[in-house]
Amino acid sequence: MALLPILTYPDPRLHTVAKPVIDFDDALRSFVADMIETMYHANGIGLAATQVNVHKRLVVVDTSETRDQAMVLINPEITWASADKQLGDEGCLSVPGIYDGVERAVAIKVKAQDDHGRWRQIDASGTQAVCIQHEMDHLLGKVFVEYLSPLKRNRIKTKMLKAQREAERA
Ligand code: K1U
Ligand code: ZN
Repeated sequence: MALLPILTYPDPRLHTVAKPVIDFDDALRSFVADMIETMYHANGIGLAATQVNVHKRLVVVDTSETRDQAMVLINPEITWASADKQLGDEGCLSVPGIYDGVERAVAIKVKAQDDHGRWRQIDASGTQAVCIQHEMDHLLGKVFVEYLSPLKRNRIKTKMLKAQREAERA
């Protein structure tokens, strides 16, 4: 297994639209194992393939307390979303140190394939529902800061670029 480097905002590659997964082979399963290891190592509750510069419709999520319930969602589609929405703070491994409020559906139903290509349905609510919606946005090339005002987004962009320049100099 391997740790994968995570792209940081405002890297333009984060805005790439991911393509469906076609081949459910050993290479895909090895990539899924690397995604899960990378998510745990970064203390994330989710990770989208887009964030590691792989533009396939694949995300991993684990919102369990025990951190041993990783789910892989391949070619995910939201089939139902509650009309009930809630504003909650979100973070992102691609935007380290930034947390801000985003409005999301409180509950969703998602159909997705596992790493053998089997379709299943997931009923998610609370943090898990929020996390899946956040990860599926990544697959569309959307980062959560795009829900914020242009003023906030530009401040975040400037802060990230400054931090990246300082890290390069160190
Ligand atoms: O997509 C990602 O970068 C993963 C992201 C998922 C996420 C967190 C919070 C709300 C929505 C989606 C993270 O895991 S950020 C990591 C983090 O700081 C965090 C971890 C647990 C709960 C809340 C935040
Ligand atoms: Zn994210």
